[in-house]
Amino acid sequence: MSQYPDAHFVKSANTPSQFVPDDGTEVAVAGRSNAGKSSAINLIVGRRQFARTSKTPGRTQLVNFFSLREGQRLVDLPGYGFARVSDTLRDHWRDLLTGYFRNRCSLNGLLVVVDIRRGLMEHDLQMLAFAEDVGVPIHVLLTKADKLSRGQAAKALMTVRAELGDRAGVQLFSAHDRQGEAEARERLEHFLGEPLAAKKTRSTTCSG
Ligand SMILES: Nc1nc2c(ncn2[C@@H]2O[C@H](COP(=O)(O)OP(=O)(O)O)[C@@H](O)[C@H]2O)c(=O)[nH]1
Ligand SMILES: [Mg+2]
Repeated sequence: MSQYPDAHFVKSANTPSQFVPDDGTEVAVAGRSNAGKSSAINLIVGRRQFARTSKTPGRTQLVNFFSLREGQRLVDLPGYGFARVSDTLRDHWRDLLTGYFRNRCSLNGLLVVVDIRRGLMEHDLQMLAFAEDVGVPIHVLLTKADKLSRGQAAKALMTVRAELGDRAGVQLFSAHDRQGEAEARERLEHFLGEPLAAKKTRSTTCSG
């Protein structure tokens, strides 16, 4: 049974003008292409085909808005790290993401989905920097933990935790065996409900 019985897809945006109204609170989810972002969203929201998994790539280049409850949203950001995209498209994404982070007053938290076998990569660090710049709290899901032994997973967690320091929370996760599901959902809920003092560090258009 989903914790979010009223959850639904709202719209995809390719430009800031297409973003849904900037009210209530929202949590963004970012990750390299194929890291397991859609699978993580599906598990956390408790719907099998909520954010689509890699077989339907159309939406992966857009900013996808989902309503979880009245006034609370989840935002699936474009997957990054595709091997072959044109410079023009890469610039477009960078502008779209920069604009999203800088100006989105309702943004209350960022979840970064990272393949535990790869660890933090350049683009993950870029996303961390975007969020840090505007004082948005971050939590990292080290997903596909089922692909490693418990010992290897624990070691990977320690490594990433050391790299992040107090910049972000981090946990083990697996969409396949549901490891870390409750912890991830708790973090999402915490972000959605948190009144963000940090908004004051953001653009003056955010009052709060
Ligand atoms: N073993 C394992 N595979 C996963 C996990 N999460 C995702 N995958 C697989 O990784 C691939 C990419 O997943 P997807 O959720 O579409 O990634 P996205 O591109 O980041 O949205 C798919 O084949 C998934 O079945 C996981 O926790 N464990
Ligand atoms: Mg996806």
